Amino acid sequence: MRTGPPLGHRIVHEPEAASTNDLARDLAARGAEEGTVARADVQRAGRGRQGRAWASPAGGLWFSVVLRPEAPVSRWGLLPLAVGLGVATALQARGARALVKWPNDVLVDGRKVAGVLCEARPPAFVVAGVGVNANVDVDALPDEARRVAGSLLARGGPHDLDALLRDVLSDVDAAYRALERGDVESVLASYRKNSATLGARVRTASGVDGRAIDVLEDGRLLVEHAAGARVTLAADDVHLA
Ligand code: BT5
Repeated sequence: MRTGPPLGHRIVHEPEAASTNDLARDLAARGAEEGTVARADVQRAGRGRQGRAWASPAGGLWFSVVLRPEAPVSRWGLLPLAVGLGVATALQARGARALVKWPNDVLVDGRKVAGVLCEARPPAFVVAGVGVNANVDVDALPDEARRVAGSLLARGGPHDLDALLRDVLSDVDAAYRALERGDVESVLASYRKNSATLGARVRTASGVDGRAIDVLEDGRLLVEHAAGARVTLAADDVHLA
């Protein structure tokens, strides 16, 4: 069983970066240990999935952590879900009604307060990037983000970003270690319990229109069409409407 250092045992903190995922990737490529964190107060070119932009002004918590999973690469598809679950758990402990929207958005009262971007270089490492709109003024975000975004400021603040980072890392660590132990079921059970997607209608640009009924062991979403046909969706190829 993994007994490595806790996530965040080393934190490289910059005032500004293009993307902390790039910083962490470079650290990992040079041999940084698992748990190394790259953090920036502002990102000039924060990324979402599939080339989308992630607005990263001052006031947010923007960081990336280096993971070196021992679990087989075939199981790495669950990592983004585990990270999103860890983030949601940390926000819940602060009194926010946080839920995960498959695959890895974190919603509070239906608004996207956090996002996760995992980038893998198998079999060596994964960089898990986390953005949390902690002390971010949603009205100051670009239009595209403002339409969906929420902020922890809606519940008061300002929030202590160092403390938030510590708590998020600790909850992500717990979910990650469970996966590494092979305890996929407990992570999935917790993910299902905290899901904003299961039971909801799911539509994709590729023509899927049904109800989300489960999240599977490889992280895929199982969707049932009204006529009963079932399809599975992979996080990489869909953006839920
Ligand atoms: C994500 O992508 O949600 C992953 C976001 C990961 C950000 C972290 S910050 C640290 C690390 N370094 C990086 O460069 N990235 C990671 P996706 O599911 O593709 O969502 C992107 C969409 O979210 C955009 O198209 C906008 O609609 C919306 N968006 C952009 N900025 C946002 C923000 N600050 N808050 C909420 N929504 C935002």
